[in-house]
Amino acid sequence: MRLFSSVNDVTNVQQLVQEALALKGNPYAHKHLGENKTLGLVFLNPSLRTRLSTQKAALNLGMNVMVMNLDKEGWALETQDGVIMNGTTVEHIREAAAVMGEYCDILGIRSFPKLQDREEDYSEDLFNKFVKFCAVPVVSLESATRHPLQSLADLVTIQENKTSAKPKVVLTWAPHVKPLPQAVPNSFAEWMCKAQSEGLIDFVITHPAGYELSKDFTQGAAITHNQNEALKDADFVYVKNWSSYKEYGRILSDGKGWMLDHSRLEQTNNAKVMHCLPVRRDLELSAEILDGPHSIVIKEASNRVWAAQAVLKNMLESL
Ligand code: SN0
Repeated sequence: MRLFSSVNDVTNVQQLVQEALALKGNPYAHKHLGENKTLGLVFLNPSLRTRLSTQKAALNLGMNVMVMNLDKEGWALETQDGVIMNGTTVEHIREAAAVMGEYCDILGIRSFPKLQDREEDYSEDLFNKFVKFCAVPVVSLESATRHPLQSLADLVTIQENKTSAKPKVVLTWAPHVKPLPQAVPNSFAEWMCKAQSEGLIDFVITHPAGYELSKDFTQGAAITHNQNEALKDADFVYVKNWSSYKEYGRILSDGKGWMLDHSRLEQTNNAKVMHCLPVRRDLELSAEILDGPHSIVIKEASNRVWAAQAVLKNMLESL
């Protein structure tokens, strides 16, 4: 594997999930695979889980890791060609990415969308240029439109915690005070649609009108504006806020009535509740759920290590 940016970069999703679970059972089985190899992690936005779990995954494989908070510690980056750089940007992505590629065998990059221009964000211009100019294998640590390491960890968590052969998985929109990217729900939907097409799950998405995700990510999913109907008999409920795709980057309503609490879970099949974190308590998800027996958010975050380790292992094997 030379690129991990979406589910489409994976030849066999079920095999990758099994590899992640095998690594969880035996974390140091390949502790020499990454010896004398360097992973560079580049952040243009904040990160807790992605940063730490990917570092830990690399260390378990014997790799060296370097982390760069490019937004705070690097030179201001220019991404457009043909610009006379007489303003605030100091270094072009052509040189910056190329140089980091010289120092590292594998690179990871995180970059959020600006949520102003849909065409620009969905073109994945910065991520694609980074991939092109660094010339080494690249792992997405969340790009403008996807968060594949999160989605792989989510699928691992579902496979690990399911109690029936074909669980019902529901993605539900949740309220928030800030416009958030569609990257996590896009990516979750894309991976779940793939899992559904392979007969692993049944997948339903529910959100208020106006919050439709791009159809590119939701092919095959059942979509409804009726949260109660969606939650009926659910085995897993994945909670996430996102801003509107249609009215790009906007918050359309206060989302009153959409926050999940214990009473909402009564109609589910004793559902397990997931969230990628960070989560705002009693705004996106009730504290009673987060602190109660339904929540598997910590297990889910814990599985980020094995997801990242499975991906890095595949990349190291193809270096
Ligand atoms: C990010 C998102 O894409 O929704 C990262 C998720 C892994 N979340 C946030 O930016 C939360 C910000 C906030 O203020 O709650």
